[in-house]
Amino acid sequence: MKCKRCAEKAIVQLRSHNTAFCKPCFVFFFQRGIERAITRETMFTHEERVLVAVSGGKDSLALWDALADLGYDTEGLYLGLGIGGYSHASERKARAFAERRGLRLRIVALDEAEDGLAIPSVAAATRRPPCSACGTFKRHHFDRAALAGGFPVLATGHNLDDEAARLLGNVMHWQLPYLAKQRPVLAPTHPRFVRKVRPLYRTSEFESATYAFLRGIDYVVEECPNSHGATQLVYKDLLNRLEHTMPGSKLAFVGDFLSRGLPLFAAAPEVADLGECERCGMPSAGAICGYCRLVAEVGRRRAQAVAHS
Ligand code: Q46
Ligand code: ZN
Repeated sequence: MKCKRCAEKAIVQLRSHNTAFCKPCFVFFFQRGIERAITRETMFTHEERVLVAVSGGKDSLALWDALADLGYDTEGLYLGLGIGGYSHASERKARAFAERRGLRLRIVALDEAEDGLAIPSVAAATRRPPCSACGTFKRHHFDRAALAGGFPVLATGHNLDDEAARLLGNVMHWQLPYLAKQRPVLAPTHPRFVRKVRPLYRTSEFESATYAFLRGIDYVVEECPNSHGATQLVYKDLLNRLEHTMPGSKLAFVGDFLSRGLPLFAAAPEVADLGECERCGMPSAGAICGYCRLVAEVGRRRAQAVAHS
């Protein structure tokens, strides 16, 4: 098998693109794909500072590596969720990557932040699934960090597999407001929010894993222990089977949705106008934002537990 770009011996075959590449040409292909996604969707420019949310996993580190190589002005943001050994390992990988590449990394540890609440304690106190608490906390702290650092844009490592699984989930349940918002660039809906972008939305998990491997990026391989049994994984498995039989299915599903489906859903009812949370000052549809409600619930539940002990 020969590289489709330079005719050297290929080491990566991409059935979804009906192509194959040698190492340098794959790296070029990967980075060019990101550059094209950024330009096509007007995500950000070389003049804007980009905050890249990194988890220590392959996607976010591959994204950060590519953006830095492409000459974008980036800083990393690592959120310490306090999920035992997984969080320790992922923080080590994120720190080591930033150091090796000479890039600036901001670290926010939830248990040291002002509310002092890590994900396992929120989940335990409120008896909620950890991922539901985690989603609320991540959104809040990403938004805050971007605002505090004066970044106009926050980039995350969501890849094509994530986008396809999310789309399938939204279609399965006909989540019209979510379908209307499923796009790789979300414009801020409040002056205290920043633009949120997903430059890997056309890049598969296989491609980012291959890129990370070929670039010698040391990433955390273990998954978060709370991810087991997540519905998203069921959708991903289904989509992988489809992709295996019909290469290119995921890209067509997401790409065609964006070009032909999204305009139909964009008219779905919008969420209410946002004001500002009375407690933390971040945008909120009600007097108190979802994050602060969750923090208050933890306090209430803990007080009840003390009262009953
Ligand atoms: S980190 Fe958080 Fe994920 Fe772990 S607790 Fe769930 S949402 S699975 S991407
Ligand atoms: Zn709040």
